[in-house]
Amino acid sequence: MTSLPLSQDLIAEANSRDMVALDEDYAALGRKLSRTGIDIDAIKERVASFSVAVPSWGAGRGGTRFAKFPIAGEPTNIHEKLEDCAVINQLSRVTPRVSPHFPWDKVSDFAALREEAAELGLGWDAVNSNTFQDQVGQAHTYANGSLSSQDAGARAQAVEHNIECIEIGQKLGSTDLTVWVGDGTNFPGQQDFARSLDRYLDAASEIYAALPGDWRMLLEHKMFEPAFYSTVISDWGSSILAAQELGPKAKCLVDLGHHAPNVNIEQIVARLHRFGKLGGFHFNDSKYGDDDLDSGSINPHQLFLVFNELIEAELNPRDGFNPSYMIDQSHNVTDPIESMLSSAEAITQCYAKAALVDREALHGAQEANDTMMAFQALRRAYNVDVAPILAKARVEAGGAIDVLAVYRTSMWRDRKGQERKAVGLGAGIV
Ligand code: RM4
Ligand code: MN
Ligand code: MN
Repeated sequence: MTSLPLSQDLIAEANSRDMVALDEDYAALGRKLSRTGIDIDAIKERVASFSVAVPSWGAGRGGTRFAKFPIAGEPTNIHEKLEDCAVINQLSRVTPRVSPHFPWDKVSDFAALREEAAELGLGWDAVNSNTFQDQVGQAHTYANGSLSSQDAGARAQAVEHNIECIEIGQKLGSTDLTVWVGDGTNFPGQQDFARSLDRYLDAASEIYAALPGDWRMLLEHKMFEPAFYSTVISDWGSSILAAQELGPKAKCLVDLGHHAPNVNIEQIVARLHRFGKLGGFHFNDSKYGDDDLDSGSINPHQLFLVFNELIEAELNPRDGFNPSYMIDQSHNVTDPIESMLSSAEAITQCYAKAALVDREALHGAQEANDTMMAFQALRRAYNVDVAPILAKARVEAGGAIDVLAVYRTSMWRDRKGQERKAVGLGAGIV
């Protein structure tokens, strides 16, 4: 039996006030789209089948490397994080899975945790391992790397941790392991580029060998931080080469914040797909680096162009195209629930806009070398305000028309402020 955190009556009541306006907007947009041969209900159905996972670590105020400014009522453990994720999904109906991070989310009974999530209407997405931080009592330090460390003990410990994550994931019902390592260097000469990659590949292949048949290993590249001179899996090139060497169950995961500024990420997406290696996404936005800002807050057009490639990929599937969509953000100055509601909306909007692109017109213009009309095919779709389509899909699934307004009316955070213990001031994302 599911028992959702907010009152469904509260949502219904707010929706009834906004319903007439939504119906008018939806009908008007439907008429406009039908003039170009698009059936709005068909787009709404596609939107209704779209979903994106939320990160357990995004439910708290992650802060920055410098400070964290906690708010009253923030979740302090995985149980409270699940409750908050359930609020996001109840209102948005587009985030039905949670992506956990270990050991941060470790509990003694994972079968019970799976049950607890199911009661809140939630399932589980990719499990994330953490070998970028030492844990209390750990035998070997990751100060000099994990899977690529010169210390065989550290490498073995990192492999063992990843295998434990797979075992936990099996208990939760996940089928993906996301591996991001902080391994790299801060000084020229600190490590040999080739030998550290060799060590990474050896260790990663031990993890790969432990993957159950239906599992995937998602390799996440990142060009800098915490290592500022070089990283072992620095870019999509290193990532795809590693994934190709490991085998068919290894795929690449693109975190939008993990590239050099101005890099053409949508082209990277197309490249990875071309070789059947596009495994998943960490959505966020970025102005300078791995800023982990809210999706669509800085460059919504880039997000649209990424989804444009994803729709092309859907139409030309290669090698079981089934990317795992996740949010990966760190909320510094907002209520994390509000940020993830807003981000889920921004991501879904870009999916809907990309679904609106007249592919025949686009491909025809490309074939005819008609640059302006090819660009206009994208531009026309990008300019459509798809909000009524998303709202309609949400209402039909039991969600709220105005997610942020209903969230605020619910006084969720204030109520949790009375019940939950306060979180500490330390910097970092846990
Ligand atoms: C990294 C990367 C990983 C995330 C950690 C917390 O920069 O984005 O996906 O697990 O941060
Ligand atoms: Mn990430
Ligand atoms: Mn990151």
